[in-house]
Amino acid sequence: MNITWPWSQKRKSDIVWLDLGDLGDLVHPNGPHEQWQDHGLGLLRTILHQNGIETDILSTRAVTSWEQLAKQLPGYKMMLMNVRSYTYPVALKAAQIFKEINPQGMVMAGGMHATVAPDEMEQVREFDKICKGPGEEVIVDLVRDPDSFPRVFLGRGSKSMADWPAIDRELWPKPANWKLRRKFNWPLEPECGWGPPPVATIITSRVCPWQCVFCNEASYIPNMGRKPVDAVIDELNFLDKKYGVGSVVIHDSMFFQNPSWLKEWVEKYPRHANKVWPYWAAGRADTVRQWPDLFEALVRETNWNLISIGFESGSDRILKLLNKECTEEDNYFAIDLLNRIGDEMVAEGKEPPKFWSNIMLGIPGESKEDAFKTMRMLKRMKRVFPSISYYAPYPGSALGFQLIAEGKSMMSKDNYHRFPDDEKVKGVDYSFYRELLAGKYDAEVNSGLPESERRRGYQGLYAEALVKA
Ligand code: B12
Ligand code: SF4
Repeated sequence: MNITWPWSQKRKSDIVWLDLGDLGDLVHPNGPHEQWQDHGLGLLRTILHQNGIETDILSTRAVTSWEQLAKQLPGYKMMLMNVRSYTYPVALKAAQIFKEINPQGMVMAGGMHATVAPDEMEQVREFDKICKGPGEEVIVDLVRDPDSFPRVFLGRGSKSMADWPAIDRELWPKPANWKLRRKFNWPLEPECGWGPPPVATIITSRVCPWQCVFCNEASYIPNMGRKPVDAVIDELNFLDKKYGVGSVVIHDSMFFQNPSWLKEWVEKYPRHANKVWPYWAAGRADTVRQWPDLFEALVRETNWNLISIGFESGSDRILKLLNKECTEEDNYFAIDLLNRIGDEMVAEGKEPPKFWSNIMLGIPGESKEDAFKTMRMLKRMKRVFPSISYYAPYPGSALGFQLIAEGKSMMSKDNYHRFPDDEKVKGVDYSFYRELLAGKYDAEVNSGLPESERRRGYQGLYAEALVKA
C-alpha cells in the first residue's frame, strides 16, 4: 500500500504551490532524475515564507491520479506553479481541475514555458496571471496584491545570485511512499549513480552566454552575477552539518565559465569545504581547450569527477548548424585530455573522472555519415556515461521556433515531454537511429578505428543510454 504523505499534511494556508512533474514520480519513480527537486519552487517559496506568506505544498508527482490531486484542492484561494515546457501538459490539466473546484481561486503561473511561450498560455483562461522571466523580485507583491499586475507581465530578478536567500529545502515536496522515503534522504536528494548519497543539488550560476540554436539560454535568462564561492561552500557545509552530504550535483547550465570564479573555487573548495565531495557539473569542449590547466586543476584538486559536456555531435557540419561554436577538434581535445588525466589517476591508484556525454541524434539535416562520426567520437572516450537523445525542438530555442513555425515539430502542446526515444521532428528517419543504436551499423562506425576503440560500447549499450535525463 502506498501512503501519500501530503494527505496527512495539515493545511496551513489558503495558498498552495503545486510542484509539477509526471503523476507518480514521487511515488514510484522511473528513474532518479524525476525525483530531483525544483530550485525555482524552492527559491520562491523560501522568499514568500521569509516575508511572512505561508504556502502549502502539493505535487502532481506525489499522486498517481488526477482524482487524488482534486481531493486535495478544495478551498485554496491561490495556486502557484513553475511551468517548464516539459511540464506544461501537467500544468494545464492541474489549472483546469483547480478552477473547476475553486472557480473564484487564482492560478499564478511562471517559469520557463511562461517565458518562452506566453501566447500559448494566454489562450488558456484558467491561467489568471502569467509571469515571464525571473520571479524573485515580484513574487511577494504578486501574491499579496495580484490585481495590481496585468494578466501577462515581465518578472524581475536579482542583480546577482548573491542576493538570493539559501533555499529552505524543507519547503520541497516529500517523497510520497514510505519505501522511497527511506532512501530519498529528503530534503536532500536520492542517489542517481553519480556519487554517494545523500545528494545535494545546487546552482552557482544561472546564465550561459553561448547561443546554441537548440537551447539558447542567453536569449531568455537575463544576465546576473554568479553566487560567490564562499556562499556556495557555506551552503554545502550548512547542509552537511544539518543533513550529511554524500556528493554534489551542480545544476548550472554552464559551470565551467568565468575563470576567475573557477580559480577561486580551486583555491577554496578543497580547503574550506567540510569534505571535498565529488561533484557533477557541466562544461564545453572549446573552453576546456582554451583553459586546459584550469580544467585539470578542477578535476584533480576539487574532485570534479563527473564532467558533463554537451558534445552533441562528432561532425563539424552539424556542430556549425547547431551554432555550437565547438569543433570536432575541440571535442577530441577535451576527450584526449580527460582520457590522459584518467589514465594518470588510475596509475596513482585514484578513482578516474568520467564524462557525462550529452549527444544528440536525429538533428534535421544530419546525414548517416554525420551520425557515424558522432558514434566514433563517443568510442574515443575511455570512461563515459553516454546520455543520448533525439533532438527535440523546444520553444525558446532558435531552431525549435523555426521548426515549429515550419510545421515540422511533432512535439504538440499536449506532448512537450522529452522521452528521448519519442519521434520529434517530421522527416527524420528514426528507424535508422534505432538501428544505429542497436548496433546494426557497427561495421560502418568502427571503420578506421583502432582495435581498442572498436571494442568500446558493446551492442546495446548506446541504446540503453537513450535515457530520460
Ligand atoms: C536543473 C535543471 C534540470 C534538472 C532538474 C529539474 C528540476 N527538477 O528542477 C534535470 C537534470 C532533471 C533537468 C532535466 C530536463 N531539463 Co532541465 N534544466 C535545469 C536548469 C539547468 C536549471 C533549472 C533551475 O533550477 N533554474 C534556476 C531556477 C531558480 O529558475 P526557474 O526554475 O526557472 O525559476 C525562476 C523563474 O522561472 C521564475 N518562476 C518560476 N516559477 C514561477 C512561478 C511564479 C508564480 C512566478 C511569478 C515566477 C516563477 O522565477 C524563478 C526565479 O527566478 C534549466 C536551465 C536554467 N538555466 O534554468 C534547465 C531547463 C529548465 N531544462 C530544460 C529541459 C528541456 C530539460 C529536459 C527536457 C531535457 C534537457 N535538455 O536536459 C529534461 C526533462 C526532465 C523531465 N522531467 O522530463 C529546459 C526547459 C526549456 C523550456 N522551454 O521549458 C531548460 C530551460 C534548459 C534549456 N535551456 O533548454 N533539468
Ligand atoms: S547548450 Fe549548453 S553551451 Fe549551449 S547555450 Fe545551452 S547551456 Fe549554453
